[in-house]
Amino acid sequence: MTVLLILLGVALLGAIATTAVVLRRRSADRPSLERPSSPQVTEAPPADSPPTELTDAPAPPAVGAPPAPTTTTAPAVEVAEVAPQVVDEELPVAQKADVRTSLGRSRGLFAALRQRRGRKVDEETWEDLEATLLRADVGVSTTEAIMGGLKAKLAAGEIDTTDDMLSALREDLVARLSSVPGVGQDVLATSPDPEKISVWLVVGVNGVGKTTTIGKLAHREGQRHRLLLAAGDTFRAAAGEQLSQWADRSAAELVRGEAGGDPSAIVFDAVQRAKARGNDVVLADTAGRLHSKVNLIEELKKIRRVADKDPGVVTEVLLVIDATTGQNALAQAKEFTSAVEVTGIVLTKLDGSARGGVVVAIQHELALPVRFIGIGEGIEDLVAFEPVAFVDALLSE
Ligand SMILES: Nc1nc2c(ncn2[C@@H]2O[C@H](COP(=O)(O)OP(=O)(O)OP(=O)(O)O)[C@@H](O)[C@H]2O)c(=O)[nH]1
Ligand SMILES: [Mg+2]
Repeated sequence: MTVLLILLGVALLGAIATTAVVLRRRSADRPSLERPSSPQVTEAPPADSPPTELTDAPAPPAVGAPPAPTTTTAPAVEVAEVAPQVVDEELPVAQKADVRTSLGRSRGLFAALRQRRGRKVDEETWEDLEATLLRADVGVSTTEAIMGGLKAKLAAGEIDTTDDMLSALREDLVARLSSVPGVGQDVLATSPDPEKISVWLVVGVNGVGKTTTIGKLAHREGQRHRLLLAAGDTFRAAAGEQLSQWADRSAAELVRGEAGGDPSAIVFDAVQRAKARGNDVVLADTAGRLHSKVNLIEELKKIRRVADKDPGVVTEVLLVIDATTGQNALAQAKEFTSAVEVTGIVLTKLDGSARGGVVVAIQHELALPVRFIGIGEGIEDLVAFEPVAFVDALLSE
């Protein structure tokens, strides 16, 4: 009996102990209702930080910056999304990041070759390289030239693995892109004579991004120059209005004419007004389409002649090319170059193109410097063309 009582007592004590442990565990598993000791508070900007600009100019998100406060007004023009990314040290952060992100589609082109890393170069590697360069729109003759150079390196024992081939390709592309004088020159030329009004003409076929590029340039150059924009596209009814919106965004002055009017007269008028008002540069938009192509080229020649009349002097003729049109762009460029002395190329829509290689073709076949690249529709989406950053973006992971 005593033994039975003792056993019962032990069992009872065990049950009590187990219940206590289970209860304690449950309470630990339950989510705490207490506030965390250091609640997450979004830091207020320091008192001396600049106020948010309320202009309708779309500002692209700064790379690496914290997310913008949700209370800001949405930009009137859509801003290309910038994905978060790792940024290399050796280049200015904004530029490198933008180019890399924007070339996302072209970058995928070299993925197959990168997968062969560590392996010896064989016939298949060469075929892959050729196909990749052609797909990137480097063009037949430029691709042949690049392949020829790399095969010579193979014969000389300088290339063994795909890694060697890719680094030789990088070197070759950088050298090719850097070889044209004026490449990436982002300081636009002006007359040394202070009495003159420098004229920058922006030309190109319809829809390539001329007016948008002028808007971006006005924003860039507005700090350095007293710009006067000239709405020399009188063919498209909405063109003047479109330029006027860009002028507002960068607080630039604008000269507009009647729809269907004479574009040369508008540019002439802009130069006279610039002289009278103390502007030093006229940035002139032109039509991308007239009733026939021959007329367009003739019209541009006339605009150029008129713009060159004293006190005007044409110091830049920027040919805008849409990267998404690939090899067609080359044919256009040839036509424009023969008509108006082009001083540089602005290659737009690289963000939407999977064929960034057209830059190589342009420089190889036309020997015209690519000065700027357009990498989005926002006001800041125009950057100086930088061969090293560009090639790295093209070939990188
Ligand atoms: N994604 C992207 N779009 C661009 C870029 N540049 C221009 N665009 C867009 O391309 C379209 C045509 O641009 P416009 O500036 O009107 O072209 P345009 O050459 O002046 O055209 P026309 O006046 O008709 O000859 C617009 O929707 C622009 O927003 C760029 O770098 N990237
Ligand atoms: Mg236009």
